[in-house]
Amino acid sequence: VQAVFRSNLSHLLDLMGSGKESLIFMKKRTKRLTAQWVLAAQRLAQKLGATWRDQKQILVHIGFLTEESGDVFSPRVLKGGPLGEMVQWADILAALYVLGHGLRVTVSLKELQSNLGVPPGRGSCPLTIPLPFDLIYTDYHGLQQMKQHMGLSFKKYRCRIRVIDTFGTEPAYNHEEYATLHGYRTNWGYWNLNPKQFMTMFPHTPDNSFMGFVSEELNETEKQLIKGGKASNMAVVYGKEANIWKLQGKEKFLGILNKYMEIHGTVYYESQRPPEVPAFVKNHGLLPQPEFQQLLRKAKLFIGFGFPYEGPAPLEAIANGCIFLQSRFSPPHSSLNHEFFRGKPTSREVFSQHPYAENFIGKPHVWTVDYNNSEEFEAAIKAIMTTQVDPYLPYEYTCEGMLERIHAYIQHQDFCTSPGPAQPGAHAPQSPFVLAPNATHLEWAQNASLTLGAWPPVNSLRAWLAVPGRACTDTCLDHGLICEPSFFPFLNSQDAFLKLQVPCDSTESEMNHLYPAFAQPGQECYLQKEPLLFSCAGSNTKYRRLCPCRDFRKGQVALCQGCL
Ligand code: U2F
Repeated sequence: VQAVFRSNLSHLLDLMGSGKESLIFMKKRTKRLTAQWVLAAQRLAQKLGATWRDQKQILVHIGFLTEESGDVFSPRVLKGGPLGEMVQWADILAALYVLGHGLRVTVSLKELQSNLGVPPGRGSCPLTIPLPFDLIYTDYHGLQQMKQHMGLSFKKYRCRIRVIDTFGTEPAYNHEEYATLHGYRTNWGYWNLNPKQFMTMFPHTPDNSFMGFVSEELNETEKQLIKGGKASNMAVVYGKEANIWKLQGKEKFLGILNKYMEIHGTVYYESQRPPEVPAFVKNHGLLPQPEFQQLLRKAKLFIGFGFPYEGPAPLEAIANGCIFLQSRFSPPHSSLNHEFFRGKPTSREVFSQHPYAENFIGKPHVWTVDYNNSEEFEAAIKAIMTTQVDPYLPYEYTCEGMLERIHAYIQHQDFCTSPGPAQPGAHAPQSPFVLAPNATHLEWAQNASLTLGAWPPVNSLRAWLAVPGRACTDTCLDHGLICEPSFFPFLNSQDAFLKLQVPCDSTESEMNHLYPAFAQPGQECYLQKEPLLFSCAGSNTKYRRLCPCRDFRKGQVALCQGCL
């Protein structure tokens, strides 16, 4: 069946259920953004023209909102607790619905079981029951619940699952045996899924798929109005929970900021002002989302204290014409040195509060400075007050951008049929590449046949040999490209090394998330034995990694030029 874009979201609001504060928040958001979604769908429909879109039957099981996993979020919605996850789930539901797919939403174990056709009450079902869904979107909590209650069906249908995973899961943590053997210990990893089945909030981990969310968009008139109405001396602090204000040393930099600007906050409080918030800060209390946006429209500066990491608010601030000021982390924060990231299945290093804002947006919208350096901090404040910026929202965070991306994933990502050509090992067929004329990297050979249906299309591949100690994520970025892990199988052969003129004295095939790679001292070439371990992340000074990179669309890093 062909999917048809939908323009009326009222049925979706019914599907979302009711009762919980979290669901109320999500439904309000969906209602408010309806016009924006509908307009975006019209634009995408025009762009895609006659492209066929399969209608899928989709189950969305929001595990963290189930009572069975404790649902610690819902009671905190009105108390300054995290809202980022709810923003994202609301937008995922809206996108799937607007794209025209068949949709079911569950937020309890009972509903999950009844939708899966599993008889309730019994622990798990021993038989494989035919699954009435082509796709299941869930999170780590939901994944655990499905494993417990689907019996053998879980194994059979796991390839249809997508896991919404804010901070990402690196392949080394995902592969059960490898993670166990090499001490990649976590609370969440070990699922042996295809790493692309994990979908993140920001495009920080190319090993996973980038799901994202949306921010409210402004038309030209609104943009001009906002620009004219800015108070150049008004700052809003990022942090709705009083805890965030406990930061050591904040007196110093807040004191400096206070010399130049009027400081506003949206910190939740019960009856009195939270003692952590200094008296000179004008605290509005936690605001409903639309009122928070209004505040951002007047403000010149949105300032982060280092936490929360990688949330939606800085994008909203920038979209409403604020400059975002944040602290640089030196040394970077990660699961190895910071409580918040500990136990998360990634060793990604975070160099500032919001790496996406820093690296994908940057100046003049985003300033990343050392808050311990008073001169640097003060100079930034002064410069910001006289810098004019336009409201800005990257395309991938617009409704159209999110629809385009999810459309592409739904139509092209397939983790159920086994991976394509170039099985790992020394006897892999000749790679379809040639050395580029300047001898720096490999390109797709013009006369090589394209693997039909492969996605992303392989002719967007550019392969580089990294310098020692450099990860593939960074190596690709160094060349203005993005690492594309699904291309690793094409490079995992002796022939690829040969074509890159790498002098391999010997070649071995082993399980290691850094392979394929070349080790200089012994002139040894290593191939990857386990396809699940192909990883853009990771480095070691011993190795020069062989990296598959691809191009990407401007403002839509998840998709290559030929990906639509
Ligand atoms: C992130 O979670 P948070 O919920 O703390 O992220 P924020 O960036 O603060 O923003 C979430 C939403 O809260 C809204 C605002 C954002 O869309 O419009 N809001 C509001 O409604 N009223 C206010 O007064 C202030 C903001 C992240 F998303 C999670 O994934 C992480 O778990 C968490 C911890 O790093 O950070």
